[in-house]
Amino acid sequence: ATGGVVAAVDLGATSGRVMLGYVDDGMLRLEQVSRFPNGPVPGADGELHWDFTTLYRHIVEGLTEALRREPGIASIGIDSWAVDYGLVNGQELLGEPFHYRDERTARGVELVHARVPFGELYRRNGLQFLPFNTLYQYAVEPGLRDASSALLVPDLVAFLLTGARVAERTNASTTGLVDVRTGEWDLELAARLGIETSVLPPLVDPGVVLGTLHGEARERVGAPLEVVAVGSHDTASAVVAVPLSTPDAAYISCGTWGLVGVELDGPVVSDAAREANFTNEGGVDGRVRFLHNVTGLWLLSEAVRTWEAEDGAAIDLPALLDAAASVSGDVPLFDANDPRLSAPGDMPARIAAVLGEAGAPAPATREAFARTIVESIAQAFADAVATAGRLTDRDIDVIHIVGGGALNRLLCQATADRSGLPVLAGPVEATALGNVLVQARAHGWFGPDATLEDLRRVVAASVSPDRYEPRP
Ligand code: LRH
Repeated sequence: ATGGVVAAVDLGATSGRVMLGYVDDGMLRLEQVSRFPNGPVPGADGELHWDFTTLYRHIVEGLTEALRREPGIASIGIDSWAVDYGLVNGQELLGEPFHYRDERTARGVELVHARVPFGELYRRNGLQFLPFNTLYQYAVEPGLRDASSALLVPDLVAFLLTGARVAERTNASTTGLVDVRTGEWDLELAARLGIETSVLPPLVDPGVVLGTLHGEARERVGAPLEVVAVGSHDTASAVVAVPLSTPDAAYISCGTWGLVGVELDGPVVSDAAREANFTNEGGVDGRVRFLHNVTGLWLLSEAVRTWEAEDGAAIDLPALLDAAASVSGDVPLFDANDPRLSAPGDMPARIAAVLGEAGAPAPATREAFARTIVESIAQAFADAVATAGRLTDRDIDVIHIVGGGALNRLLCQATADRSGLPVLAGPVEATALGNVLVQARAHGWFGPDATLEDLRRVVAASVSPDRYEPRP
């Protein structure tokens, strides 16, 4: 066959979706089946969790509806945000997973670095410092002792659906416990950190069949559908679907986060890369996602959430961004990656405090505030693109922005202006497309030996990005 249909479960930090992906003669099309909200849920002591039970119910409902619409679904693929996990014992999930923005991780960082200094960690796992990398979470996770397995979020969904206990490799690379050179668990590191290595499931690569729906999931959905591993880290799936237009192109996968970097064949763990806080995450087909995390649209969505709470009414985001685009003159900038902006809460007040420290007045209106936020994100994007070029000795000539941020025209233009490079925006649904593409390839719909470049040609044939030229 040269085509068919698959289902993609794509879980983001603010919403999750179930999509159908149609492949027909080298072309690709998505249809949304369901969309449901997601976000941090404060517990009794203020700790932050995910409401995984509700998410899972939405997933099963979405898959049920997907199969009702398309009885010919060939498989299901699952991706989500990285680093977070659930603990299981036997068939039982031991509590709701922690949210990576929970503040307990600060203690985990101290504990881990006291045993293994960051410089050594970087040489071993190649990861930029992010306070919530899974190994820091495990260091303060008492439940690990009672668990038979620790499963990252997409692997946890696959486990509940099929009973398979695995760790998909692209997402496992974000735990900090995978050896950046071999792609295997670094068991020695885990042991030194006191992490019971028996909780780490066998690693599998994207494209592998994980199992078929079992038990209650099979009854509810109504068929023994196959689950196929995809790049289960959402960013890995997104990068699969970047229609890289030149060998020196950079990408920004922009949603809650802006993941800014390039694709490499092997890791770079130089002192310069470590000092610039660039990460070597595992990509599909053994590629390396050499990138830097920039706090992305989180800054804007948290600000909007604060204003909506003040007003007791919803805010029209496109209208706010249009107004922000008309703000004239220079607006003050702040460091988008300031750690004080990473927890949920009153974002405008915190940004005003950060600006105030630098002697800059807070913007007087909401549209000026939105403009300050977008310009600050764009500046951080431009800086990270320049750094990626410097660290890899590449002359970056174009920036692809994919994900929800590709819809933000103000952000795309500001990124072009501040980097001096053309921006190609789209596809918006890169993550779901990457999920679908890896499943479709596993079914042989692009021929026997389709490469990532072949998959990107399918994307390029199926979507046309918007182009933003840099303005002086
Ligand atoms: C984006 C993302 C990113 C991680 C963060 C936790 O959704 O997966 O790549 O760093 O969430």
